Amino acid sequence: METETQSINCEQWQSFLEDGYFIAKGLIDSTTLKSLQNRLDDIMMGKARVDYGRMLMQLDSETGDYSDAGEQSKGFKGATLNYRKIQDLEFDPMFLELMRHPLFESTCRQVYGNEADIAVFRAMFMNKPANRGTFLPWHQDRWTFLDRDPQLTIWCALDPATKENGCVQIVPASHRNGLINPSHPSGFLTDEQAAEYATAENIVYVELEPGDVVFLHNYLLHASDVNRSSQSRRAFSICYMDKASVDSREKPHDYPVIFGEGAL
Ligand SMILES: O=C(O)CCC(=O)C(=O)O
Repeated sequence: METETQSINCEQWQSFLEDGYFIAKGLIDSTTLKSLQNRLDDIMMGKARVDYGRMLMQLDSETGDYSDAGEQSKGFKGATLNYRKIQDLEFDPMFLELMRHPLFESTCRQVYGNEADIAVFRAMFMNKPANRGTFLPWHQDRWTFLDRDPQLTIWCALDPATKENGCVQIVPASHRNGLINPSHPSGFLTDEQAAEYATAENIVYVELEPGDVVFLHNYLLHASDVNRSSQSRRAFSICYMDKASVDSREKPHDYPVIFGEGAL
């Protein structure tokens, strides 16, 4: 591993603060990529030795409409590559190892400070199967049941991510507006807000090669379209949080620590 991929540099941090994101090209090597891709296929096809009862698994929508996507619940939903989302991947050793990447830790430390224990809010596979996929509307990544908002999501391209296959779209610097729809439970904008903030002129398509990684401020406006190509668009996305965050739901989730006291 090259030295410059070990810790966040001044330029990257400046971009994170000013633009709300930075990209690290070619961070994941081709052997690791292949292993992660195979692992995901095995999980989707029911062939992996994992505790399926512990993993949230959601099937892709048949129509491309967000409201038609499958139920988001724990457990296997059948042997198919047409999953949209698989969460709780921190319990898979291969994904956990990537989550512990030195550049991820260094960026977490820059964002949350050296004293914080850093946990995972969610570690998930986000898939747009070839010629399918679900349109993900404009949103910011925050949840009203937490007493503080997570600030960092790290999105790893496992396939080429292109405009055609539904790469993530962002509005650079939009994180500086703060919360746009604070009453929405998970940060989604109204149609009117989306039309106002995400205009054709200010949208950037985050096109990436497999192995590239984008570091996103959680308030940065983002969305993604369906996949209009024969190339799948697989990605692994991790949202890191301060372990001290309080989940006010009746049955609060126990967010596993990745960096700090009691780490997985
Ligand atoms: O992968 C995508 O299309 C969007 C993912 C996303 O919203 C996230 O990682 O927070």
